[in-house]
Amino acid sequence: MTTQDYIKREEKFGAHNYHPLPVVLDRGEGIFVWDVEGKRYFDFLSAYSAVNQGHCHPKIVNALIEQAKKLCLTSRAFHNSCLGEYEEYITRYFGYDKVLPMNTGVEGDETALKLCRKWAYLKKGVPEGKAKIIVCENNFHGRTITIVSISTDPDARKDYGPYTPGFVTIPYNDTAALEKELQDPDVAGFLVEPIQGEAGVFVPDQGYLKKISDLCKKHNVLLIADEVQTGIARTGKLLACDHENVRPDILILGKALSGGVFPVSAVLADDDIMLTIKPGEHGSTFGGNPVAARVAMAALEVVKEENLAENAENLGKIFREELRGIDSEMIDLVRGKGLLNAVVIKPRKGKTAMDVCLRMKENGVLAKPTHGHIIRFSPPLVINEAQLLEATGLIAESIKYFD
Ligand code: IF1
Repeated sequence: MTTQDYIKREEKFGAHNYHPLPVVLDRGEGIFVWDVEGKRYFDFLSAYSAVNQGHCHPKIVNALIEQAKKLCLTSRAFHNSCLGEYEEYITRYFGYDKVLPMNTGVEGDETALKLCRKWAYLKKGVPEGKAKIIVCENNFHGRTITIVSISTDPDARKDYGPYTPGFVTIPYNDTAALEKELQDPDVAGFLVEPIQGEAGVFVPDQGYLKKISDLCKKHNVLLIADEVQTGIARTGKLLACDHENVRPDILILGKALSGGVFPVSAVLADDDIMLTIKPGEHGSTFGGNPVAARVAMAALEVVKEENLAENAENLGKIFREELRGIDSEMIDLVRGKGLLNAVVIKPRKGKTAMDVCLRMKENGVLAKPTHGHIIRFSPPLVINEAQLLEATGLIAESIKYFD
């Protein structure tokens, strides 16, 4: 079968909720993936930052295999021998009293919103049904009905109404707008990405995270950090919040929490928030299953053992320097933190960011545009300097091709 055969079959039998690049991947190892024709690519998307530890990391895959041979799923109707060990490990790792284990990032966000509302009614004294949660324009927190209800992206929310009430939207990176909304005593929380990934890697002003943390404390409002994409060493620190020593009241993790091997997400909080949810008030069939527990512990160990945050910090600087050094009319600007970066492309002679991505594919580098004219670059954090420089050379060649 050729690439086109694979694509045609997906087209015929699969929903059309994606428009992937015309490449069919078959194998992955570390920073590389190979397509069905045997061609090798630098993976510069990392499954949207879920494969920070590199594809098929042996330690994480072995953790999956060993546990899967022993006990895969018990549901939470019974205890199992892995969950408590994982709960102790991850809460100590991130410094919180408790964790609520889920599977996907959006389930983590939904869980955080439920915790925030519970806390508002049981602890803050907000009248029942009146809790408000502040969110930012151009956010991305997932694809469920409530989460697209708070989206400002028409493609994400169109024709999915009626929308979930109880949310207020403010501009990102605007502490004055936040302070204004915080005057309302019914505000329970502020859900925010420390860096807006999908929007095009918008890094807020230095001091923004500290300021919003101080404002939330001042108004007894929970700061909810969605670190599904920015967490797990991606931005050069274990968490993006760590750049400003900010400790969110509720921390949401996903994606690379499992190294891309298994769907694992987690919500961390201290007892006064976490214990507002009582037995039977929230859950998930697969949440906290033994395989997820073992895989997540292995994935987190790899982050520390291989110094992934430090590597992301150092190589991110080199990446931005290399990209900013490309002499091309098509590069508008380069921005990012650690190894979460984006290039804003200026369309030239009718050629767009997608044309650059298709050219990069020909040159053996995979990345995909977001919002039309922005290309996000997020290679696995295990990449070394020589590999990074080789890849940036190919990226430069692909962009200059259109000059
Ligand atoms: C798709 C985007 C990225 C996320 C943040 C929660 C979630 C995500 C900050 C939900 C998920 C994924 C979803 C995936 C593509 C990718 C994505 F382009 F959609 F927006 F990364 F930027 N919070 N992001 O980034 O996690 O439920 O997917 O596990 O939907 O196409 P999930």
